[in-house]
Amino acid sequence: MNKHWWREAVVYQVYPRSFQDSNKDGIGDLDGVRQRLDYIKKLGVDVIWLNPIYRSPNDDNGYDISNYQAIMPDFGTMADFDALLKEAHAKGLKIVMDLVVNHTSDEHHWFMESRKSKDNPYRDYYIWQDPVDGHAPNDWKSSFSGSAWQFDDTTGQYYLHLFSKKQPDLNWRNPKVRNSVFDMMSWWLDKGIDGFRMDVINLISKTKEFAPTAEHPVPRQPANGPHVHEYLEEMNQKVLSKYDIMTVGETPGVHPDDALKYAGFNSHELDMVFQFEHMGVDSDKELGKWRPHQWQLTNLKRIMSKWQTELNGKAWNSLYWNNHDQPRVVSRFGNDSPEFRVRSAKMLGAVLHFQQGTPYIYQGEEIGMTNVMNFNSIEDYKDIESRNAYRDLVEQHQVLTNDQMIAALHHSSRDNARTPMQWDDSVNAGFTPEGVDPWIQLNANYDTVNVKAALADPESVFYFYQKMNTLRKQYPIITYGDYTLLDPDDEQTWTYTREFEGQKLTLTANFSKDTITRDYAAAPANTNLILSNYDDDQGSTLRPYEVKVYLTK
Ligand code: TEU
Ligand code: CA
Repeated sequence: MNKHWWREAVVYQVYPRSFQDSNKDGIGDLDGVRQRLDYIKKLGVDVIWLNPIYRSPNDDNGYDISNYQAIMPDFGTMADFDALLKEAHAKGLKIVMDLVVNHTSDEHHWFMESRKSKDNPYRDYYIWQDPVDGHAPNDWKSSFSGSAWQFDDTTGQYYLHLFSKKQPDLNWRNPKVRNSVFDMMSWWLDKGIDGFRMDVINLISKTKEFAPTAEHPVPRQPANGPHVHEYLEEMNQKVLSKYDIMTVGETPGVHPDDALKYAGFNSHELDMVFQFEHMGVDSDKELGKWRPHQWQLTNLKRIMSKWQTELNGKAWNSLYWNNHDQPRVVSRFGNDSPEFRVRSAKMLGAVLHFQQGTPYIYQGEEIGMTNVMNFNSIEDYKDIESRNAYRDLVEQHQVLTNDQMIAALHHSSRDNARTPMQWDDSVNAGFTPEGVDPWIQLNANYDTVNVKAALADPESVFYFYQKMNTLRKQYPIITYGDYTLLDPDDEQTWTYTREFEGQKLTLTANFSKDTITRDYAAAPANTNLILSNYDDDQGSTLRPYEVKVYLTK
């Protein structure tokens, strides 16, 4: 078995809550995922990343875990999980789980104990601090608005929560915490899972001094703390190194030099990381995603090309546009109008998948699902991040009007990625039966944007992604080739090459709805056109959202 099989793999991310309901309660579940394994296999992917399925009160849709070794009843039972794992493996699909150990739920028994008294054996499983002058210990902010500190009357101290109040941060300085986490990880790995995606894993080491911070506030968080590499080296030595698995760390706020430490070929920590720099190109310095800006293609190209060249030969990139936290890329960086949705979804897929790294396809991306525009009240949104931001920015501080915030939610809410998977044009899109209320409303365009229509259309985004997955297996240059950006200053096109063992691949893409001419868009000498989102090749003329991939013969 190739030690680094995950470098040649494509990952499909399933958000179980919104994927397929199998028991008519309007909530996706594990049996629903199992029923759809043939569809996932047909796409040509190798790995499924499941968002958290552990017992949870769902304050943050499963990212608040109350029991790491039990399945959330909404999703089924441990027997359902075992059946899913067995059937996935039988179909040649690996399963990677979501490891959420920066924090637990406040309903986890560790925290229930910890909050009882200052001398409870579990007190130091979490981060408790005395008030400073009657206030929170410092000005750290939660990602979900407000202070990152919650006062607890029982013992008169504050506890840290970088996310919701119901997600208290674990104290990784405590070896008992580390060993409890490592034991739980081994338990899952011994069941045969194939790896972990590690939630905000670069936040687990906090600076000891909780002195107020003067730096950029929102959300001021202690990323890449003083001991984070020690903790991950220990995790690798005690757990990860014992299994043939893949690991990807979710690491907000990292730059390539950080990534080389977390996921360098010679580091003994993780296999790759999710960086966020390209996800910030349309964010506001003060309000972040809640005041979205027009983005520049030159900026997006610069950032992603930097990651290609600075990790090349030293670490492995993850490649993503979408996940359960990000808006749909065809609406964000493409054009989701009926005229250009399919064309631009294919173009964006190719621009990402022909870079060096492991691609991650988020459920629905492969059929060009779009942001949801039929949510027009905050009541339509379920995501705690969106709802807290609305309360903070509209109701409490009048920073934004209702209409401004609804427009920002249309652009940026995580619920854009969390509306139910669109399987067909029946009521509820085949996600849950007619007459059952889904836990969140569907995107109104499911009558035209759905799997059934995609599978019936040879020109669909689905078959374009399927083709890219096939080409990846056929041409090692796609996996291993060196990346070079050719047009850094062009605001309409993105053109790059990959080179490997004497071969050269050239991709050129038009990010605009204009028909334009570029000399470098014509077929390079002695090449074949191996992929395009148009039926023919018009040389140096690039049509709206056209993408072409050439490979030397
Ligand atoms: O997300 C961490 C994180 O950085 C998010 O706050 C993200 O930056 C933001 O939502 C997008 O701009 C992880 C999980 O992916 C997310 O679903 C959880 O809510 C969060 O951690 C807490 O566990
Ligand atoms: Ca269900």
